[in-house]
Amino acid sequence: MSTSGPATLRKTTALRRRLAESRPLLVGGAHNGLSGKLVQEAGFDAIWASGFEISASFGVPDANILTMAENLEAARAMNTATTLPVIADCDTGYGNAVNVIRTVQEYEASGIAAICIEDNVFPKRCSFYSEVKRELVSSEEHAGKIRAAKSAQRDPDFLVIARTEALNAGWSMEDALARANAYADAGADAILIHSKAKTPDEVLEFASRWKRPVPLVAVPTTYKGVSASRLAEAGFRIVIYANHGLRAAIRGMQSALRTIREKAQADAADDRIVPLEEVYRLVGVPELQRDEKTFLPVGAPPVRAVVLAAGYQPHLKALLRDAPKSLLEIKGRTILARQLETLAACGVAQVSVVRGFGKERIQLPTLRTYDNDRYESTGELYSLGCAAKELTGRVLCLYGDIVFDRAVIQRLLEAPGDVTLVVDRSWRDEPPGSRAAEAAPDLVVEKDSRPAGRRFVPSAAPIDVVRVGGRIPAAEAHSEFIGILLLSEKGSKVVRETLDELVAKGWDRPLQESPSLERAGLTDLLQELIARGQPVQAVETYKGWIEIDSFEDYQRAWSMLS
Ligand code: SPV
Ligand code: MG
Repeated sequence: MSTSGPATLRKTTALRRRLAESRPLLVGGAHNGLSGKLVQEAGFDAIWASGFEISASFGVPDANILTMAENLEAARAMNTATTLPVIADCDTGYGNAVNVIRTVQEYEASGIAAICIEDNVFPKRCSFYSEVKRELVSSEEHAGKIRAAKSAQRDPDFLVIARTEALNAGWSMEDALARANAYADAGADAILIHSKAKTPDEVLEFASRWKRPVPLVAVPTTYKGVSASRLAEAGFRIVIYANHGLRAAIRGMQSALRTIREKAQADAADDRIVPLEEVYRLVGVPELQRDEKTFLPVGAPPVRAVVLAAGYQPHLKALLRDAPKSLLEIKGRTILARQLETLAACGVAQVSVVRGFGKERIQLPTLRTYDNDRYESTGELYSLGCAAKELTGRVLCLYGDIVFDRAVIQRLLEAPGDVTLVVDRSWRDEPPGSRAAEAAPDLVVEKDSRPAGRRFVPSAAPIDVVRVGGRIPAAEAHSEFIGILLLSEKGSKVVRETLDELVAKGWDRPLQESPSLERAGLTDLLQELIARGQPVQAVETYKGWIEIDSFEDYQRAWSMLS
């Protein structure tokens, strides 16, 4: 996740330009992406990828215990997490001049804006540790590393800072100046004169005797009483506060952890810790949420489908011979194959078919089948009852004799309701004598619906359904139910329970427009749900589907389908 905006300067260039300004550059130490972000939020100009901090974060001393790869990984995290340039503390460069070449290549390739190399021997010891060996490499050897570093960089704005530990190792001011001059001659872009004195006197003296344009860098860790402006006055251009974030974190963690352990209660240190929300903000949870919405597929639970394909079709006998209608071939592919393909393209892979007439013909390894052996004397609801086991979770129910567009299913799958039908608004616009005008379609009365127009834009929000059925006067209806509906998990439960209750009362009892429950269609169940107060909604389509009920439908489908 990059936090940099479009067309920003390279960080190397930004750092160089900032260095050219008159104000001193204030740099904050960090050891990982999060502490780097905190440095940025505090308003610093750059991040110091501190060897001291990174080592401490691993729980090891600052003594070249960590490898270059470990230090680089930490610096890379700071660089990626922020828009600030990162100045990486590379200790002695991880070897001799030859190793320095690779160090520069790797750090530069990782987007680090500058590196700093010190003239300690390898393995170095932190400048402040007492009673440890403190030796420097020769001035020539370190100048060779600086030359190697400068020769290795590809980006002309990449900065190489040469650091001398002469004062910390007990050498004279003259020695420190001589070393600094040799490093400047070798091409260093800045000189870090380090000091572990309690006062700034020696670095101020160094600065007063530094006559070259190569900028100076101070790290006021032990001589902490000096201000950045005082250092700037003396000629320092970069001031590094190398480890203060880490030390604040240690104090904060010690205090909170001790209190919580003592009180053995999670809220015991609430006055000293940030709320979780602050962590979420810092690590970019809002961006994560945005990216999930933008880039992940809609994360709805999986949907299963039940195809109601039991009925016998006398009108299509000539075409079908003894096959069920689902197996009617249109341009070489059956209705069922077309349905399965469209469903699969919409992520609906688990499909069951309720078979009846010609049932032994419907067999596919991927299909679950249920049989309605009373298909001649029963309706769709009875078929659905045969597949009642499938009514769990999100379920799509559809007729076995329709071919439909992928967009129809995609729209339906996005619907938030518990019971949602697909309705076709084009029904009103069908010219007289066409299929819809001849057949008795299942019509739908929508709540607060606008009149259908020739230029159709489907309503963005699902529409409430007031009535659905085959006997609704055309003048009252707004649309036609196309024979596809979606049940949410709750919707499936409601349908299961309603069916159980109706069956318990008897298959011969009438249901809505049907003389008996066993002959009832899906629309009778839907109207029953509405009557019981269950909200039923509709998503609109304008064409995008064909029902094959007659030879004319078949011909139309043949000419329209690919
Ligand atoms: C570091 O932060 O690792 C430094 C600066 O090298 S200092 O610790 O002050 O030496
Ligand atoms: Mg260091």
